Amino acid sequence: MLEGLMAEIGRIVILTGAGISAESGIDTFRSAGGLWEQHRVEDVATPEGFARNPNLVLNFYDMRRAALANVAPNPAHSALARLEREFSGELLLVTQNVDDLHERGGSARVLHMHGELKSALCTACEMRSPWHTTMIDRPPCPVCRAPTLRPDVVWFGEMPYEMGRIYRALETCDLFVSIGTSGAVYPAAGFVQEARANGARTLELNLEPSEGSRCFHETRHGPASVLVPQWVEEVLDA
Ligand code: BV8
Repeated sequence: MLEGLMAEIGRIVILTGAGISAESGIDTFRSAGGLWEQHRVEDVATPEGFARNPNLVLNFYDMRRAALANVAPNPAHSALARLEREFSGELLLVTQNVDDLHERGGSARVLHMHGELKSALCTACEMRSPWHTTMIDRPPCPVCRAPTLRPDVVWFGEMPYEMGRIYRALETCDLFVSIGTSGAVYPAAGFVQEARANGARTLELNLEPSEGSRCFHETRHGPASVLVPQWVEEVLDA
């Protein structure tokens, strides 16, 4: 369906979710045995949960941050980095993921709308700093020295980052591609409707039908490590 259209594609917005990192060995949220089966969302991914039990939350993110050392980007991450290098039009890569696999796969411009494991947010001075170790020991904020760091991750009930920039890109893109996300969480799950409302073509690459599949012009089902390199080849050969 998209074959003939590829040549007219000048602006692409891509949204990725946990599924693009699954083959790298990072648990998704909603699969069997996934992150949310091991922990209640309300306990580890809300401001209320953090206020109630900060050690549980700091440890949850310390473990996930440490686990990044044991995983590597997969061909899907590398293919998106190739697209960034070789695509002659405009590309915005938005990820819901807090891992660093897009960057380690070679993508230089990544918009982490839900924050990053390798960033710390100080609740005293509100400054963000790169962070690679643990927070359970209440280390001092690199800026104001107060022992008030939290994971720089957007929890439920908090506003995702750079929403204005994302909506402006959705209003002007020719193609919106959703990769490896269940379409379960808003506002990200609503991006496909925003793109369609502005006349963009929409494509979903996912292991199985997502909650939003019916909103896409085209859906392809399979592992991201196979579908994403194939699709990038199509775009660059157009
Ligand atoms: C906000 C960071 C407002 C933390 C995350 C409208 C309707 C209903 C509810 C709401 C609404 N608007 C807002 C809400 C509330 C809420 C929400 O959406 N709740 C849901 C549960 C109904 N949203 C929010 O609270 C958001 N904030 O709206 O603020 C506001 C307004 C004014 C002022 C202040 C605030 C914030 C949401 C962000 C929460 N943080 N993550 C962390 O990582 O620990 S959410 C987390 O789940 C992820 O970041 C991601 O965004 C989300 C969805 O996860 P996925 O990435 O899709 O992963 P999942 O496991 O679900 O699916 C994986 C998919 O991959 C599957 O489809 C699978 O088939 C596929 N897959 C698996 N393997 C592969 C594969 N695909 C390809 N290849 C493979 N190999």
